[in-house]
Amino acid sequence: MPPVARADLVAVFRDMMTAIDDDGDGRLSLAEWREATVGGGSRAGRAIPIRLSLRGSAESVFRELDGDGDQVLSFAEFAREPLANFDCLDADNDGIVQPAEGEARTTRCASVEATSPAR
Ligand SMILES: [Ca+2]
Ligand SMILES: [Ca+2]
Repeated sequence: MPPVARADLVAVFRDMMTAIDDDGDGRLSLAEWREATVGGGSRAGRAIPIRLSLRGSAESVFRELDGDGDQVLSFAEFAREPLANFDCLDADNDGIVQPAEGEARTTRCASVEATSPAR
């Protein structure tokens, strides 16, 4: 595993969000989210992280991610979990996760992520 920069991770999620955001308003509505995560829509199979779609229905995951409950996902909400996980892995907070950091802390961070309440 090569070093991963936080900026690169942000860019990946921005691209992903742009691909899903049909009306281009910079937020994801439940309809846009469903089309991206549920089979059958024109966006089926798009770049939604697989683990999200495995965690429950598209709708329950959407609600979980929608921290402020306004029925749309901002970029911060959309990318909160992967970025939080990155920050957990980034032991020295330099914005880059080195292979050693990732390997040493994957287990710890996975459990942190699983038990931390949605904010
Ligand atoms: Ca939108
Ligand atoms: Ca929201």
